[in-house]
Amino acid sequence: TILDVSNLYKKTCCITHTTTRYLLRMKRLNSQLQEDGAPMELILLLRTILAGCKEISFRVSQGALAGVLGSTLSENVQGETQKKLDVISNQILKDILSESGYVKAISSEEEDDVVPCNPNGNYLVSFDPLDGSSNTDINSLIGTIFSITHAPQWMDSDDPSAFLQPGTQIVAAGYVLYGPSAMLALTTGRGTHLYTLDKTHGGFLLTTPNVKVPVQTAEYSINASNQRHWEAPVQAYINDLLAGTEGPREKDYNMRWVAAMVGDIHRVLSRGGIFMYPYDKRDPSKAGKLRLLYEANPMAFLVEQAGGLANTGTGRIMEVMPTEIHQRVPVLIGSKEEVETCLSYYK
Ligand code: AFP
Repeated sequence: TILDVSNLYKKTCCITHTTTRYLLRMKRLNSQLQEDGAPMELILLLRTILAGCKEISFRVSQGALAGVLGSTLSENVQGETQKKLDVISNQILKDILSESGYVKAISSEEEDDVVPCNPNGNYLVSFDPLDGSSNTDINSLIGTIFSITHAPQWMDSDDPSAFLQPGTQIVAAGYVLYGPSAMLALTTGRGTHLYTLDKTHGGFLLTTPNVKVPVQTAEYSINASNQRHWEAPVQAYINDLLAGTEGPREKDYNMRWVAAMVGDIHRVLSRGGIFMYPYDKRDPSKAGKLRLLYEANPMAFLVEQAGGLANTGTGRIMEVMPTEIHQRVPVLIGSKEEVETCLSYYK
């Protein structure tokens, strides 16, 4: 078929025109943050983190073309093989935050120790630069997770103890999901909002204000290959879900596992569900797989602000008092009634 180029051109112009009109109506990140009462310095810090995330998003989207896929020869402090993109993403965020002036110190999943920044900075930032990085091998979902707390006045910038605050002290938390579109979930304690990166003008536009996690669900998320290592309450709970309409829950459940917490929690925020990475007996020295500072706390804050619950099985995640920066915790996060039911198995 011979393409009718002039017709195609007219259609493209029409789409561009509609997009421009749509963009003018969309709320920008800044105005939502101002409406939520965020102080100007926090807004500037968030914009700095997001500038780093846009750079990561670009690097991720280049994939094999930029030679950034695959592993390095090193391991991080947790003994996990580092992907090239883990290292690149960590460096991007470390550089941009160190130069910003707003940050006293950072802690990262990919750094052994706290990284000192500006001794006069007012904030501490913790992040997982590229959550789910093994998914880069299969071009699947990955993301950056971050949280921000105030830097105590007494703290030296290389002192890790200032990071040992419970999640209730977090002033802002979020993630950027690098998927078919790049999406930001962000909370400053006044609800959780979802934004989409508009690559035509480079800004995050508010696409779902005040997202609400449905209270009930028929979807769960757990790595079932660990089943033989789970404790009795988790075994019993999952067995009852698997029994479907014939079991005590009297409904059929669906199961999903992205293998990147950022992707699984995005689904929970978008349509509900329960996401679990419980304690298991594989390595009794580890309280769970997921990291409190870099994964569990920021996701707990986002989900709680959207009406969901986040628990370890024995207490609220955000009330756990950290004892070290790379601490791990068991995680049960999601729809309120489903998390409550799951917790009843622990009693
Ligand atoms: P990586 O960032 O090392 O790929 O780990 C991702 C993660 O910490 C979390 O995002 C996933 O929910 C979980 O690990 C997946 O773990 P499994 O290996 O059990 O699938």
